[in-house]
Amino acid sequence: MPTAIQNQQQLVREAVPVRLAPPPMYQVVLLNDDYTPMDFVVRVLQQVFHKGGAEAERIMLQVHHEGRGVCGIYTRDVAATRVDAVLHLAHADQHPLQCLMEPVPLF
Ligand code: TYC
Repeated sequence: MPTAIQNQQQLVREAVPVRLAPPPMYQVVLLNDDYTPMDFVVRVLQQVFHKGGAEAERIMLQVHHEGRGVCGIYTRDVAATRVDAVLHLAHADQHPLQCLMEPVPLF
């Protein structure tokens, strides 16, 4: 019959080697369209992604010229909430602005 101390030592030995993997990360991407006003996109980047004015303008212009741009990298739930917020604001103002999330590419 093991003593209480021996039981405790057994528990400690089994608990030590646990290592948690970092959570998978997702990037939120804005897509270009021909109709959503530039100033609306800049406001969305400031309100939803907490960008300053210059950074919001830079991302908006990147999307305008290249077709898409990354707004930020988050855990899955945070990314999904921000996509929802963008789509809600765009729908409320009747803009066709599209936004999606995707796993951060390995390279
Ligand atoms: N292309 C739009 C225009 O010329 C501006 C725009 C930028 C729209 C970024 C969407 O995600 C976007 N008014």
